[in-house]
Amino acid sequence: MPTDSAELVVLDTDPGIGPGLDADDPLALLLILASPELDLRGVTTVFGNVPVERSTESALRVLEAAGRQDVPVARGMSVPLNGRLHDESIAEYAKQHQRIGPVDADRVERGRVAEHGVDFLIRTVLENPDQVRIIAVGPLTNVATAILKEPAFAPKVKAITIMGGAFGFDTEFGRGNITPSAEYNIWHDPEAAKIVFESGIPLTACGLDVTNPNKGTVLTEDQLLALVSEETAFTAFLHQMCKTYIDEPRFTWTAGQNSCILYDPVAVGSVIDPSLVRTRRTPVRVETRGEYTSGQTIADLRSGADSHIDVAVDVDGPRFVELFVKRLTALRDATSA
Ligand SMILES: [Ca+2]
Repeated sequence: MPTDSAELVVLDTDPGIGPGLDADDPLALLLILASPELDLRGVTTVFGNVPVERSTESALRVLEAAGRQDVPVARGMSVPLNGRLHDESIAEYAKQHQRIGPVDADRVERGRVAEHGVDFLIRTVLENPDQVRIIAVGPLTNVATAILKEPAFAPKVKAITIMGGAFGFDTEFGRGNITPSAEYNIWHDPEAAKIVFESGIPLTACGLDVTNPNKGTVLTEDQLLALVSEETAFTAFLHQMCKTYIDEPRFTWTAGQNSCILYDPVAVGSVIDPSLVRTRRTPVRVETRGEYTSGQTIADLRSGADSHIDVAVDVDGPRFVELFVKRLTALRDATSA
């Protein structure tokens, strides 16, 4: 349970569960639930890895597995600000439908709160001015829409921590993944990212420079097997979710060792223990019009003193993974108690 001094957080996320899907959003949610420094006030869902219906369903399933149905889940935006999903997303969602089957719409309607994710964000921030940190680990469409819809919102957000962007500090992974120059979350909705980066909200960006196998921010299959060695409903859920991630060839980056790359959990880790990441204060521009570079995040290293953006340039990967495993072990033990 959160301590009295815990920071209020809302997780804005695009989780998917199932074959061919990356389980890092669910793992980020579990890490928050396992961390007494964080008081999770709600989850807002967004399209991204999966359509927003499926991301809402996945968030509900994770909370159910952890016995935390008390956490409100508010469904957010289904398309980027410009109203058009990328052709690649439309094709990917169709394949998911074939592979995983339809979303359990009844579960979504039963489980989610009626309030829209954008309105949930606005209300939670305005009711707790200067106290709420948004941890955003999907496309930034919900946060940008809240900024556009309610002018009082941005000045009252305490801070935002994102998994997003690629800033060139890691020479192998720090440029882009979905394109040669764009990271996946930013690429989904560059206009939204531009609004969030330019909003003046204190922002920490944990991008591909610190969430990649070179940095060791991975959960190995051996670590997973140790976590789930005793079978309970929770460990069965966790094992199956991570195994489908490990088994998916397109997520296999780590030479010689099967593992889950902990993209989104690194952003959560940087909130729990800021000393895990080294940051550099710098203005960031988001490319929204480039023919080949849409979604690129450009850190202007010539200046920085007056910026409100901290870009994570390095991470203590092994220490982060140690924290992650310790926290999930404690959560596992609490759910089986
Ligand atoms: Ca995500």
